[in-house]
Amino acid sequence: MRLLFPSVFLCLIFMSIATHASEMPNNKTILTVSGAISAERQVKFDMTMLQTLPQYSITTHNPWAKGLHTYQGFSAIDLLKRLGSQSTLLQVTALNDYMTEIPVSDFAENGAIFATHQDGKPMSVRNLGPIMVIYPFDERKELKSELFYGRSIWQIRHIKAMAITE
Ligand SMILES: Nc1nc2c(c(=O)[nH]1)N[C@H]1C(S)=C(S)[C@@H](COP(=O)(O)O)O[C@H]1N2
Ligand SMILES: [Mo]
Repeated sequence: MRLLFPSVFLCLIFMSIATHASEMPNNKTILTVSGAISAERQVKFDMTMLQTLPQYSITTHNPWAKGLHTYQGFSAIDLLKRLGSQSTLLQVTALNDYMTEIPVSDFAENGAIFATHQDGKPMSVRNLGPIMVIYPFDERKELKSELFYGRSIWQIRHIKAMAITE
């Protein structure tokens, strides 16, 4: 978003060449996506597939890591676009079965990302990976609240795109 780094632009150019190279995971599946998507069943993603999505960066402090860190990852908006989904609400589940609902609008208006890398390195499960929701906490004071901390789910393994209900 506003915090895109030049290196991310280079990555984007490279990745646009490699896009769609892999529609099926060749390596370990780290994320499954189900629900209101165009595919009949859940879609599996490995890290390589997640990195074919446009990459965004946030540099911020947060309550779960000491010091200032740069987080890099993908947006729910691009993920849903890739999966042909018009969902506006995600149900996100962690390895420990913690679950939270995140409005897709948080990824535009509140600048959230699904971070897969911290300071350029893939996030291990021990380091709250493989995927963690990060908000630009330093940029906007109102994000430092229980509401957004509760949505800051780490060790993500599954995303369900909720169907739009009347
Ligand atoms: N994977 C996972 N993410 C999670 C949680 C959890 O239990 N598991 N708790 C959430 C809630 S409700 C809040 S307020 C913060 C709590 O972080 P803390 O336990 O470090 O205070 O993380 C959020 N992310
Ligand atoms: Mo919480």
